[in-house]
Amino acid sequence: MYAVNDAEHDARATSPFSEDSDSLFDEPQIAMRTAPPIPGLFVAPIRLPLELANDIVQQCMNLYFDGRDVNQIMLFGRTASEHNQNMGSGLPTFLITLLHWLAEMLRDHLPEKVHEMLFPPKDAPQRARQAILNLYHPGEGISPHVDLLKRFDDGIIGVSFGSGCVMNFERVQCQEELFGEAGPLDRNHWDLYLEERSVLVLSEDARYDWTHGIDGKQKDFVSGGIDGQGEPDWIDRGTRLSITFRWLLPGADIVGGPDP
Ligand SMILES: O=C(O)CCC(=O)C(=O)O
Repeated sequence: MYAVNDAEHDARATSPFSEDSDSLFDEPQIAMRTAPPIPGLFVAPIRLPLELANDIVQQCMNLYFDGRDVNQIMLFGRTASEHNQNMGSGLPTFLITLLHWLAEMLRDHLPEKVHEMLFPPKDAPQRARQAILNLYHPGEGISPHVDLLKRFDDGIIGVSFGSGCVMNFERVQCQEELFGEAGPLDRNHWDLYLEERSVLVLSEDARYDWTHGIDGKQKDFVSGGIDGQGEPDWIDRGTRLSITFRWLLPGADIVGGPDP
């Protein structure tokens, strides 16, 4: 089953993978280190600088997670452009700094129209941006889901901190076949290892026609070496923080209004 993800906390709370799902009889899939050929999915060949990443993790832990029994936080901001300080006014300064860094660094690694969708030009209408922070301890994951179609627009940026993990992608139309008799339709399923401090972008097909999710595992089986050419190896999961930026659709930012 997959969820079209309305309340993301449901995907965390009801994850069928909230515990290590490896068994003696599972054939471990080898996750790739480079972006699978899903239209609209990009893994930029850049990593956040360690100092910036450490600062962001520390601020998130201090402000939202330390001493509290929560694993997910949602924040909202309004933005007009990447060129002014309102990259998401309402968001904390460290997230604005992150957005500015992303806007600059992704420019050379995304098609122009995708970059413009994520970081609109100066004269574009104001939009509402959501930042969702997810904290995963080893063994925890998130159910496969498509972000809610009526709440979020196209263009999602995901940044990993503290640990890598494998993200699974499944083509939506093949869910039933995957869980039925049809056998492994592996080209409708990709496992991608998200490196710590890496940046993932989901747009177009990758955002609408594929689910994304994270199995609740203690370790991941990943193709070898940086270039993926070596022998595959197990990589232990540490505590991972992810920050995901999404656009709210018009009206979806109004609290207390009709359910979009
Ligand atoms: O942790 C991640 O990278 C994914 C988060 C996600 O898919 C969500 O919050 O909807």
